[in-house]
Amino acid sequence: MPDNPLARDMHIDRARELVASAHRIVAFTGAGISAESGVPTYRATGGLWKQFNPGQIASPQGFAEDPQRSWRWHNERRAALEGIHPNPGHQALANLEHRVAERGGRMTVATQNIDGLHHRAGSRRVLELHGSILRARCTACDATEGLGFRDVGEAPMCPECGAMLRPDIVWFGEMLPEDVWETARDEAAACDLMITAGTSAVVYPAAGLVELAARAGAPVLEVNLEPTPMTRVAEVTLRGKAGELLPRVVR
Ligand code: BV8
Repeated sequence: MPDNPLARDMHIDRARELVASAHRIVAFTGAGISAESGVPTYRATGGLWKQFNPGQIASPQGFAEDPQRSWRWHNERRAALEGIHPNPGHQALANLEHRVAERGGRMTVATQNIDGLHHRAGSRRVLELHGSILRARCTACDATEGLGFRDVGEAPMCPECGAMLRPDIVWFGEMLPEDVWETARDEAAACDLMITAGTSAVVYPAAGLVELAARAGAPVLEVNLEPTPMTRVAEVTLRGKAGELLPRVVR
């Protein structure tokens, strides 16, 4: 999107038209939509994967190698979320879901984020493609347990079977939750608008949702500070902060 204000407004007007005429919307989001809430992103300078080794922290091998290290890291990230709130970007998507439902349509947020902020902003139909840091899952019986923001110490045990709990997060090399992934694919294939906001769109299979929607003929609206591999399939690209642009598009 060019920097001059007139062209910028034209792109926003076009984005508004796409949103106003859509009945089946999918919003595919990543860490960038939570950045203005103070949640660190992954790949920017200073991002999580620049400070920590994802192979150690966000992989089943790293967890097996040192569950205590993994739990310490995830306890800290959860505690840091306690003082964090949804921003106008999350709220705009929640308002849009309500607006689309009022006109008989449906909106689904397919998020890669694990911070729970879409739910807290009021979005109801949220697919957590990569799980949630606010939940733990048993390594043996798959029981899940809400953790909230509390520090659960190092490697808590399952209240059901006594085995070790792990964060209910999808790590590298792991399959996405089958039911969540199937629903996300169905929604992307059937949508008449795909919004991709705040994601570098480099992690698969999640990023494939945008390509799936585009192949199915849906227009793609991209909201990001920078170009991504999905810019080439976007009908409209809004360059800037999701917390500023989404409220203007949904207004
Ligand atoms: C799987 C856990 C296989 C949560 C994460 C080579 C090619 C293709 C694929 C692969 C490959 N090698 C390996 C793979 C597979 C791998 C993958 O895709 N790797 C990539 C990196 C190459 N994928 C997997 O391993 C997946 N599983 O493939 O399983 C399989 C198959 C069969 C059977 C068994 C197994 C699992 C992927 C999930 C990994 N989990 N994290 C955690 O601990 O945090 S990945 C991590 O990346 C997060 O989940 C995150 O959500 C995701 C995507 O990152 P983003 O959210 O986009 O964040 P990022 O910082 O990158 O970008 C932020 C963007 O926001 C930027 O563009 C920035 O400009 C923008 N922005 C910033 N501020 C703002 C903004 N935009 C707007 N407004 C702002 N204010």
